[in-house]
Amino acid sequence: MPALAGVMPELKRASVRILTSRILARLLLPTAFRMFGFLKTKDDPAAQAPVSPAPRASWDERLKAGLSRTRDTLNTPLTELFSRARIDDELLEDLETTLLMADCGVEATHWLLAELKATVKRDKLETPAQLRSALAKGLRTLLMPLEQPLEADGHQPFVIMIAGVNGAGKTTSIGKLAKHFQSQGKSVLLAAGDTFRAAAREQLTAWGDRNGVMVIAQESGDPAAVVFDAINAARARKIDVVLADTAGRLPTQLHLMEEIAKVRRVIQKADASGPHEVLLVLDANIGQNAVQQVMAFDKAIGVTGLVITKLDGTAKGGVLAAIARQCPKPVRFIGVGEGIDDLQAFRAGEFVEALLGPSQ
Ligand SMILES: Nc1nc2c(ncn2[C@@H]2O[C@H](COP(=O)(O)OP(=O)(O)OP(=O)(O)O)[C@@H](O)[C@H]2O)c(=O)[nH]1
Ligand SMILES: [Mg+2]
Repeated sequence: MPALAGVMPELKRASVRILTSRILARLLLPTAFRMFGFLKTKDDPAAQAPVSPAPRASWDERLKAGLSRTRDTLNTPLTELFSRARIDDELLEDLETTLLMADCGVEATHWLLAELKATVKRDKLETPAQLRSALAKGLRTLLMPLEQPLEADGHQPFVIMIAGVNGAGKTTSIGKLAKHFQSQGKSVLLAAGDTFRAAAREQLTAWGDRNGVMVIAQESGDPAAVVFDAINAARARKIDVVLADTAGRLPTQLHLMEEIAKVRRVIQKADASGPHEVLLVLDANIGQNAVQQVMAFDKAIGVTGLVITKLDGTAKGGVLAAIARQCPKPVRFIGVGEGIDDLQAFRAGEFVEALLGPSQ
């Protein structure tokens, strides 16, 4: 850390230790809490019931509230950074640390820093407030290409396959998506392709009931067969959109990755033009693992879009910058809560503003 150069070596080592332990605490504590939260959720059926926060805040407010954790990480130091007297090397180094801690990843952080340094030089920026605007601009440049809304048109049925690791929010997102497409006047059918757990079928059926849409499920068996039947049922009934749930799996579980690749192949057998969208659902809390997940699922099933969930919780939204830099995919939707309306199209400009918080 060149900012500490010139300081006594002991002091430097101590500072690095404190910084390292602060970073570790920030990274590990939320993970520990999430583990317990996860156990509680799975054990307690009431906790699985989608509840909408009351009173209802606007989506914008919920996104901003949701990203408050990100602002705790980004904005609190930024408030301090951007209230300094001038732009200097130390400020830029502290900004780099802050971006890394907000899950932006090494590549996006370095890209942002290089952009900022070039802008500072070219536009002769002097005040940290100008630096904040330049950072917002850099983030928008990174994230704008990911803003590509999903248009479920052009095929009937439009087959959407949903994949992701355990607990990412796949089934909940399907429930929200069913409402989203219905609100566009489209008819929807759900395929219970998670044949791993009986509870998964029940959970999807509950979302089907809530939306008043048909759910194709089988007592047990092959997920590919369930999805195949669902596509044929949708075709017979002239349904517009099929949402196919799948069981959670880790990219390291190779047999399960092969299983989901088979689901994709069987969808193609039922409809040669399908699947028309392969959505990977990512829990925003997983930080840099998101990048690995995008790459692994893309290799197995050809991901065409992302749903980033749980941005209302402890997530640090910088992970989108890492995705934009390392494995860009359209971010179709973001999840900002457990309720049926807590899914929204991704809008890069609003996201950046929520991420950085109010300007000074
Ligand atoms: N706060 C919050 N919770 C969410 C969001 N999306 C999903 N959840 C919660 O995350 C938990 C897991 O969601 P599921 O939809 O069951 O996840 P899944 O990916 O289908 O899980 P598996 O089928 O077990 O792999 C549930 O408690 C959901 O209510 C979100 O955007 N915000
Ligand atoms: Mg599920």
